[in-house]
Amino acid sequence: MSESPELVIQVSTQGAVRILTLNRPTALNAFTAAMLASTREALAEAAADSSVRAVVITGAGRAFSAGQDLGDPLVKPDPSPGAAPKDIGHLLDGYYIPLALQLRAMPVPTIAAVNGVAAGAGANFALGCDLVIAGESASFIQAFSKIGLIPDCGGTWLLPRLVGRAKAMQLALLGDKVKAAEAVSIGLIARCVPDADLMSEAMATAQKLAAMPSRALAETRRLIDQAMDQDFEDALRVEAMMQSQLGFAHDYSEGVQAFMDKRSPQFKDR
Ligand code: LHQ
Repeated sequence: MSESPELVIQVSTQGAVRILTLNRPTALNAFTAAMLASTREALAEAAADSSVRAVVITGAGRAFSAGQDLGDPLVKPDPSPGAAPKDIGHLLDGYYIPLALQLRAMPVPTIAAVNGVAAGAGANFALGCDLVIAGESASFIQAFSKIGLIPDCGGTWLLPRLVGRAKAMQLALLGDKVKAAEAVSIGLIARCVPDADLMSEAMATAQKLAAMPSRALAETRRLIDQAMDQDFEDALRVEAMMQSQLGFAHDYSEGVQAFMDKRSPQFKDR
């Protein structure tokens, strides 16, 4: 039975928070090309809607995402003799790279609420979000080496930055499963919470971020990622340039005025 594209990603909104739910639970929310396209569309809609000030991404059922759907004809090798091997790089060029770049360029913070196993590209899609909060039964697996591939969807870039070279090598080479609590202790993710509290904790964090100055948060996210490849002085100069720009914006005046007035600020820039 073919799946309806709009149903493989469920989209809902609570206040200023857009919630995207990966929704192919019988295949552990593995990504097909249609689902990757729907995810991109849902992120683009969230980015274009100025009432959205934070995005939460989670999975339906017992998994966050098992990564690429290995049964998808686009990637499944044809075992018949003489069949031409498939160029799976096309799927990265056409879907995963644009998705990873889009996630990073979102004008508002993204939170992965990891409700279960996150494997392969599913793990790295979660790790590409700005904050990762996992339920205690969730786990992360760099499944790639088990099928003769390298970590994609940003994995080779993200892993050493998150956990350092030694752990990155362990996770990527051995494909070891890391449970949520260990993922916090090695710095792979930000928080682990009881399963029952996952969505309420993710939503509370999203709502907190939604009330903050989105543009300053967007520049903070960008500068932190960029700083990994800069020397100290370059980072200082880029900070100064960005601070100068933000100083002209509404949210800075509002933040300072609210502090002086001893009231809550009403941020609106994006
Ligand atoms: C699945 C999948 C799956 C389809 C579970 N596909 N059905 C980019 C570009 C091009 C090519 C290739 O890849 C990439 C990026 C990548 O993401 S590569 C990595 C792809 N992912 C994997 O290799 C992970 C494969 N899955 C697993 O290792 C396990 O299923 C995990 C550890 C995720 C969960 O294990 P269990 O909890 O024991 O569940 P299970 O294995 O029994 O799976 C449940 C069902 O989901 C089962 O179907 P069935 O009909 O038997 O109930 C699986 O076949 C299906 N499923 N992952 N990626």
